[in-house]
Amino acid sequence: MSKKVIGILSMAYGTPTAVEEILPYYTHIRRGRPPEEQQLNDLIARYEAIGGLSPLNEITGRQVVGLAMQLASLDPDNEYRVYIGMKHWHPYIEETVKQMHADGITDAIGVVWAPHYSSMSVGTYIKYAQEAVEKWGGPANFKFVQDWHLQPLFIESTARRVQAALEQIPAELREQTPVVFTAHSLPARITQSGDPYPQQIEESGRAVAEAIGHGNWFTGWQSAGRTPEPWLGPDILDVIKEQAERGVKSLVICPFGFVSDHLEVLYDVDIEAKQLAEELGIQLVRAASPNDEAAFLRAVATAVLEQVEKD
Ligand code: FEC
Repeated sequence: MSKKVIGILSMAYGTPTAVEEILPYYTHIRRGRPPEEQQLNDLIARYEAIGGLSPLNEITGRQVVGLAMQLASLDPDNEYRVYIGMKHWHPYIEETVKQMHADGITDAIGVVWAPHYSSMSVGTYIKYAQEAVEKWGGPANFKFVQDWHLQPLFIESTARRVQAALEQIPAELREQTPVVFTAHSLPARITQSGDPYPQQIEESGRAVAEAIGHGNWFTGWQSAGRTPEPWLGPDILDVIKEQAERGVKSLVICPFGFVSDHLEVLYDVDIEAKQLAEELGIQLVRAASPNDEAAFLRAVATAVLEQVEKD
């Protein structure tokens, strides 16, 4: 009997692949409003500080290959074709859905390379995919993974990476070192509509802290947008200042709202937050990103397969 073909639309943020693409990319993030010159120059400077451009596309590519391998080994009875669709750069989600339909895919699962659901993050990826399905007339049977923030293999692999970070702290300070789990901030108004995002961040944090038996942990927010409205806080830079005032000498940050090394991790944590911590006499260690770690990719593959089985 021939295998059932299932298309996987894996959706990632996307990043420019050349300096000239930073302006259209930034304009797309701002829903078509071009940034002011100063905002653009600030963004270019942040990319320059991490080496010119972001490694995000390259890492997403490796994650997609790894996800396909995990799916093939976990479920050899079906055939999985893994596609990549980006939110803010080519290939856009819409372009990829068109390709999947043209390739004759009728059964598909969408999954976002981000563990926590918010209507303003994962919800918009799913909306773009659904709009594209409507526009192109397929794939007909399209289902979506909403979140995978408590997927046990995700919690286990994050716990291992946080433990490895803690081990870089001198033994006598380790137990009292706060572990701060961070995610991208969003406008605070999301809480008024009962958005599950802050609660999911808290739940993942608790599960990881319990897995390593570390009592001193809390959540924080990073990379808030540069707009006047209130964003979810406390911001990680305020957390560092507050911890310094309390006499804290070491801190671990685990930016588990992201799954790759990219601008928001390599600049906002590794440069900006580390610089502030250093000025205030705090040793700041960041937990490694999952990137294409096999155990992490198995977690995402398992979340996808759970959705397949929900037929
Ligand atoms: O490495 C790279 O080149 C790209 C890294 C990147 C990731 C990422 C993930 C998330 N974002 C989320 C929400 C927002 C909201 C705004 C916003 C703005 C930016 C800008 C850049 C950027 N984001 Fe992003 N985000 C990344 C990059 N993001 C660049 C524009 C400059 C700036 O504000 O810093 C505000 C939009 C607006 O102005 O209206 C909101 C969320 C995530 C995590 C989930 C996910 O990965 O999708 C949420 C990676």
